[in-house]
Amino acid sequence: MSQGFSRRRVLAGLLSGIGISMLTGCDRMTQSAGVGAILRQTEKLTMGSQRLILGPHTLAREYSASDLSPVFRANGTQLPDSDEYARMLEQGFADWRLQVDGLVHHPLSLSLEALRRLPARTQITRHDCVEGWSAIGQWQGVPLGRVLDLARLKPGARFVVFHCADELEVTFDGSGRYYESIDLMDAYHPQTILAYEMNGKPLPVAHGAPLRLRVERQLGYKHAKYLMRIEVVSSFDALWGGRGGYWEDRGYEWYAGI
Ligand SMILES: Nc1nc2c(c(=O)[nH]1)N[C@H]1C(S)=C(S)[C@@H](COP(=O)(O)O)O[C@H]1N2
Ligand SMILES: [Mo]
Repeated sequence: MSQGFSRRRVLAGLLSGIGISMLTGCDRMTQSAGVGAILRQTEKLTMGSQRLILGPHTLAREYSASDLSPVFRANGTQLPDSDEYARMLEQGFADWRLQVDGLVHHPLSLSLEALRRLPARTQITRHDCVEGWSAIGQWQGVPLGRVLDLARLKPGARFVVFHCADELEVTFDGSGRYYESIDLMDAYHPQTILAYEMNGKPLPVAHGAPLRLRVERQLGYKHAKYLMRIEVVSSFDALWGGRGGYWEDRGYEWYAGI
């Protein structure tokens, strides 16, 4: 992003070098195995070098109120299409709960009120979608690390999986449900928050109400909206396509560093 290190430029260079044009677009996909393999190679390089160059705790750039985008696009699901979500929305998410389970000593079931009572962080950051658009917004929420500490991780915990309320693709087996995952390094990064407010107001439905992830050093598709459940795991191999996320299962990189 601001650090002058562009993963996408490296990737574009690599792909053009072998005569494949740059893939863009959350909805424009290729299933080509060859391209997938190259993407995964590049991803390892990116994650390693980004963390080497920037360090694990480097902050994404933060902006000021005057930088806020007048319009912040909504992308992907903008209203989960289920009776359950409709019912929760109607009741102002009064009976919505965030489940926290998996490799934790104390599984949690947190209401919005409970989350709001925890220490909050507010940050103004730039969201970069792989489709090629960006927007600056202000987010307020609870640092994910704080919630994980309440749940107390068990030995073997390596990744945090985010299960969402929406199905982006209707499938027979539920594999079209949106999910994402990050490792503990990003989970405990100070700017990784579970956001319930955007631009000073409760998170709008189009942007993931009642709760969404902000993981500021990665691209837009990692920022899971409509959170229902957080699961701590040692591996995500057994989940759906086994690549750790809805778009990852469809060919995108798991580590989407900016
Ligand atoms: N649950 C869920 N989370 C999601 C998506 C989605 O379709 N469903 N789309 C992703 C993509 S590709 C982007 S760019 C951002 C868009 O967030 P916004 O709608 O607040 O702009 O959400 C991400 N998180
Ligand atoms: Mo995106």
